[in-house]
Amino acid sequence: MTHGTTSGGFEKTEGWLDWYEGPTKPTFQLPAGAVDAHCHVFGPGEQFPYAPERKYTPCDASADQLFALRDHLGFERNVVVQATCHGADNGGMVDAIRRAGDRARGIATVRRDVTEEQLRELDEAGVRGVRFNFVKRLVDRVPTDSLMEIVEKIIPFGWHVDLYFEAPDLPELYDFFSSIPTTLVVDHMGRPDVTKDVDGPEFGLFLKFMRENENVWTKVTCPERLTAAGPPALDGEQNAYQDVVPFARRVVEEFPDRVLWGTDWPHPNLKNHMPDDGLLVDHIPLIAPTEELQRKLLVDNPTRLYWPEQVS
Ligand code: 0GY
Repeated sequence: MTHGTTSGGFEKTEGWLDWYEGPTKPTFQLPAGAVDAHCHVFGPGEQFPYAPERKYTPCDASADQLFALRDHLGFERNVVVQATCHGADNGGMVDAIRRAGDRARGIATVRRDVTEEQLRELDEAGVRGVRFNFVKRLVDRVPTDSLMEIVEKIIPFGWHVDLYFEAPDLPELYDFFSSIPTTLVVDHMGRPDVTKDVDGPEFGLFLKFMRENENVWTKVTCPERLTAAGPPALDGEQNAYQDVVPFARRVVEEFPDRVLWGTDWPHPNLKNHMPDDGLLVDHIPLIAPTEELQRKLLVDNPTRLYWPEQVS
């Protein structure tokens, strides 16, 4: 398998942007024990076929390729999040985290009829949470009563819920989310529209959600996905995605103990440009400007959430 292909007889979605080959070595040196807390594996399709109900077909992005990126960037560990193109078949994700041993944890997608035995098997493999996805272009909505059934089943395992939604959907989902009695981790700051004011009502509601619910964490991820200013300039300018900085920095500074960071490799569904993951790492000091904030974001927080047994 080479980069940019899709194996197993699948054809990637038209216009699909392949992940960036040969990322820069970051200038920013990650602290020891840093965790890439949001990334995915895709296939390979011939080994882990894409789900019939998927809304897109990506190019393959294997566990070995993810581990190579981890080592290149200087991360110690990964949290591999089940991608919607694999539906509720967690085989590829589980294979990746099993092979990584203690160096990876996983977030699964399960259905309401998941059994205790299946959850135990996932737990033994290193899964520590389930993902509830509300992004309409990615999944068909699952009713909240089904999701609550899943919550009841995962709580005995000490798992959390990973939430993926977009800012316009938060008002409708606010009460449901607030009623979930376990840790919640919101992907990509709830996808704010960064052309709006960081002090405006839309992002204000997200900040209120975090203030009112101390069980809510968020990933300050995906500047390349959230930016409205477009791709970085080609003139060596490293401070790309400036329009996202006030949002991420606000969250990091107000909730330093409830934030996580990840690459989002291999960056599904980007339409305009594919980021250089090395430059994404170099973006971190812009949103977490002190060594203490960086250590919390990259080491202490993810270790507490995904490897609590290793916290003294
Ligand atoms: C992300 C974002 C996206 C996709 C998925 O599981 C997925 O398909 O997470 C997206 O298209 O916004 O977190 O990788």
